[in-house]
Amino acid sequence: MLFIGERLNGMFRAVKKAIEERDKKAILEIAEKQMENGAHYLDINVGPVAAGAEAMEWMVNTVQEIGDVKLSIDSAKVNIIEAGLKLCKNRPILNSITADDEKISSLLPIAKKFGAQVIALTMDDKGVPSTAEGRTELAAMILAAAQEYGFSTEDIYLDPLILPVNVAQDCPLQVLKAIAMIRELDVPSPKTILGLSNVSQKCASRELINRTFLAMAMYCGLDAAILDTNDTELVNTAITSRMLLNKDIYCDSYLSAFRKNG
Ligand code: THG
Repeated sequence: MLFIGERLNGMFRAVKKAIEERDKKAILEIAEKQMENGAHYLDINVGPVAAGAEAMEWMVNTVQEIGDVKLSIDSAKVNIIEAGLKLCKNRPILNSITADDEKISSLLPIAKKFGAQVIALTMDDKGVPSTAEGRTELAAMILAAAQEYGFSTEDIYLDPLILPVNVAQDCPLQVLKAIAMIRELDVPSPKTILGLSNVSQKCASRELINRTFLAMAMYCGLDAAILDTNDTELVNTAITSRMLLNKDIYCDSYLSAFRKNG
């Protein structure tokens, strides 16, 4: 299970402030904590700030002061994504493209140029389909387009886009079904990913919702998630799910996670 730390996002007030004030120490602290807690990649999203491309350059350079760190460059704007990717020292992830021709034709060549893996959202100019079938159809379309541009299936992460359960209560079930369906689109199975915390935005008991949904999504075959690695119990839920799904033997990571927190 690939963990991408979600906390370096301008959506968080403290991060927005740190970006505006170019406060390196604050950004490095957030980055280091996520990595200590098990993040394999860090998602970098400057949010809605002025001079976004310049802010992205500053964030990427700042975070790489840590040394060996892998980044997922997250923006809806092509110029901001390119600004981030060009500075990455390790192979980056481009987060994200959608099923729009314009996004595909502008961003896939950029991903190629910088050797990036790509996260693709199952949405188009009409928005996010409400059903698992609709999401899977867009996933198939994007996967075919990526293959035409010369990407191999293993370089693409398909994201069926989880929305907050309090505004779209059928969405989690449709996303779970979509994960299972997307895995059937190719051999070997295409990889799937979610921005997990979306599911609980503005809900009570956020952590419980995130943990429960992660376990369910892992049963359906989820490969990766953008999530809060600082929630130790969420990480433990992933470790325990792998053990229960017979992906790791009982004695290994399950017991060491248990001891660490016991
Ligand atoms: N798919 C992909 N990328 C994504 C998402 C996705 N990137 C962004 C997002 N969704 C995943 N990251 C987050 C980060 C933070 C929150 C949710 C998802 C979050 N933030 C608090 C909130 O909105 O309540 C911020 C408030 C605060 O605490 O200051 O929940 O789906 N590919």
